[in-house]
Amino acid sequence: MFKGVLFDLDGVITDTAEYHYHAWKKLGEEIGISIDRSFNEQLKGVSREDSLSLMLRYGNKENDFTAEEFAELAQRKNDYYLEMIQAITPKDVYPGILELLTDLKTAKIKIALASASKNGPFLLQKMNLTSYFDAIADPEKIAHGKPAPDIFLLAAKEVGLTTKECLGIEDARAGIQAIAASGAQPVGVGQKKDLGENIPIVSDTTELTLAYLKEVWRE
Ligand code: B16
Ligand code: MG
Repeated sequence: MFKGVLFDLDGVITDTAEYHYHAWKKLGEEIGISIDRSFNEQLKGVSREDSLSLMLRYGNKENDFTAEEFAELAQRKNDYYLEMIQAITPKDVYPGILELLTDLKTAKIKIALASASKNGPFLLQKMNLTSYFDAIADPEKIAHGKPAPDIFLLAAKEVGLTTKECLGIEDARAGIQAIAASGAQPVGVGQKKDLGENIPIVSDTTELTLAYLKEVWRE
């Protein structure tokens, strides 16, 4: 049996992916880059700085900004995002997640956050979920973002486990790749066409029960 579950945040615990999209779109409009939802799929799970680089490349503006201006743009996007997430409450936790966290705690299975977001601790607080987490892996401490395995390796380490003893739950392709590369077993939230054919996928977080995770775990 698995001894730990490593959770992605945006798109697994709550719908912040939508706010990220609106914040990038607003920034894009200010600098003459128009993005749509299909482009936004590429940004899911990807760090703030890497997302900005992808957006500038998409708009053919990758050479238009100095390092200082780049940092200001990343900051401005985060300011828009922060403004949007102030209103988040425990009601914004996706259905089934609180029950899953409660059942994992009762079963003494470790719970760690493996989000690329530097706003993860703030969001957990807003949703009253901080006390469920045995560790929050700090994305500032890793060398490479998703799809590299770093954040999942760190999350497992912080709860005293190896990734081989853990399941990872993700909604983004980059995140599933990161879990697989780390040696943990991936479970996807979303569609097979986006996340892959060969892994267990739920279309809805209500399906993410402890019984389901036990069923898909391969010894
Ligand atoms: P921040 P996850 C990721 O979170 C988001 O999916 C991605 O869109 C975002 O750019 C990234 O966090 C960084 O977030 O700007 O708040 O540090 O899906 O890994 O939980
Ligand atoms: Mg995500």
